[in-house]
Amino acid sequence: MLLTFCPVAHGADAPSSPPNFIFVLSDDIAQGDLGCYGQKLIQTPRLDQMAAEGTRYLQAYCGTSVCAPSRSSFFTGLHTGHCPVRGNYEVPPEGQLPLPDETVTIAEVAKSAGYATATFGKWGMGYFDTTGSPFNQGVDHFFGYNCQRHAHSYFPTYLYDDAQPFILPGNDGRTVGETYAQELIQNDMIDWLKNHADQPFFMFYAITLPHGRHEIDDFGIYRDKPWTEKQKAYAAQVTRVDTDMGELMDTLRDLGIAENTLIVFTGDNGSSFSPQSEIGKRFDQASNGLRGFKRGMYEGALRQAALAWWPGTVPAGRVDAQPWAFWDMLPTFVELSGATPPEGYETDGFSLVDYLKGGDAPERDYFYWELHRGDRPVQAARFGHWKAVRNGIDKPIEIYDLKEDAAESHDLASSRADLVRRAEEIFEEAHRPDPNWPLAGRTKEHTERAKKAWTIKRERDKSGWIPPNAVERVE
Ligand SMILES: [Ca+2]
Repeated sequence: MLLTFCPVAHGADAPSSPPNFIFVLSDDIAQGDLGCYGQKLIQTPRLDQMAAEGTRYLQAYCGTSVCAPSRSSFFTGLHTGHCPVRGNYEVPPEGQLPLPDETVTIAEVAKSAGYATATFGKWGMGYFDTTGSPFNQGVDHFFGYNCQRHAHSYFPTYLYDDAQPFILPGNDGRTVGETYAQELIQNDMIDWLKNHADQPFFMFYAITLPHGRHEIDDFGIYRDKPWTEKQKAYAAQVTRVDTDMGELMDTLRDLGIAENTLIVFTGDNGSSFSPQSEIGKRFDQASNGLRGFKRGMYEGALRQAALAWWPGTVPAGRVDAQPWAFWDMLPTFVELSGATPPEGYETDGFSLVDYLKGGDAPERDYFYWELHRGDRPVQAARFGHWKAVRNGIDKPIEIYDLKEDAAESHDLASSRADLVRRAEEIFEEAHRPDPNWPLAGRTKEHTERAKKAWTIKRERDKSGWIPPNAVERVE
C-alpha cells in the first residue's frame, strides 16, 4: 500500500469559529406589516431583501401573546406551561417579575461556549437589583429600557447603559421630545457589533418599535400621506425597524462576518390592535387573515413574521409553512454553538439546525401556550393540524382544524370529543403548577402575597431614574 504524503492546507483542520447568533424581536409588529408578507402601503425593502436572501416562515409561533412571557420563553427555551414568567407582571416602581436565579438562559449558554453576549432595547425580565437582571442572566452588555412601561416612551428622560442611567437631553418622557431612544439604542448596538466582530457573539436585539405609544422623530416618506398622524407614525415606526435591520445586515457584510452569522427576525406577539382600529383599517395588516390579536390564543395572536438570514447556509428565497416556536431557539443555539449547557438546563424545544439549513422541521407531539392576565388565564395547544383554545379554566375547549380553517372560524368541539379529550390531556401535562401563575386566576390573597414578595422600595432621583444602590427589599 502506497502511503502518500498529503500536506494539509493551512487552517483546514482548525475548528471553524462557531456562528454568531442575533435574535431580533420587534415589539408588537404584525406579520402583515412587512412587504414580504403582503403589506402594500408600508415600505420594508430591507426586510423583504432579508426574506429573499434567507428563509421566510409562515407558521412561526411566539412564546405567548404578550411581551414579558414571550421573550422569557425565547430566553429560557421553555414554553409558557413551564416558563417562570407567564404573564406581564410589573414590579413597581420599575421593572417586571424577575427570572429566577436558577433559570438557565440562552445568554448563559452562550457565555458557557465562550461567546460575548449583549442585549439591546427592551429587557422586561427583571430590574438590575433582582435575580432577573440581565447581568445575572448571562448578558455582558445591555443598552436600553429595563421596564416595559418605561419603554412606552420613545423620548424618555433616561435609558440604561449597562445598569447606569444614560440621560437623554430634551425629553420629558411624556410626549415627542428631542432625542429618539431608538437612535441611541441602534448606535450602541452597531458599536458593540464592531467591537466584537472578531469573536463569537450572541445578541438579543429587542427593538421597541412599533409598540405604542406611536411616537417617531421623523415621518419620512409618509409625511405627506393623507393619513392620520397616528397612521403616519406607525408606518414610519415599521420602516424605521426596516432601515435599522438594513444597517445591521450591511454592518455584518462590511465586517466580513455575514456568512458566519445567523439572524432570526421576528416579533414578540401578534398585532396589538384589531383590524377595525385606526391603524388596522388603514394598513389591513392587523391579523393577516388570521383570528385574534395580542393577549389572545388564536393564530393572529401567536403567529409572527419570522425570517432567518445566514448567507450561504440558510437557503435563499425559501418560504416554509412548517410550525416551530420561540422555545426552539435555545436548543438550536446549543447545537450551533457546540455549547455544553450549564447544570439545570432543560428545554421544551427542539433544535432547528437541519430545518434552518433547508430540511424539515422536527416532529413533536404538541405546542403549548398559556397566558396569565388578571383573573382569567388562557391556554392553547397545537397538535398536528389541530388547534385547541380554552379562554379560561371554566370555559369549554374549542377545537379548530388549521389545515381547513386557518381563520379558526368553525369550532369542532361538539363533534370531536376525541380531540377535546386529547387537548385536556395536553393542558394537564404541559402546565406545571407555579404559585405565581394559578390557572384558576389570581385571587386577592394571591395578589397581596405577590405584592409583598416583589415590592421593592426605591427612591427616584430628580431625573427620574432609580439609583441601583437605593434599594431595599420588603420582607
Ligand atoms: Ca409586545
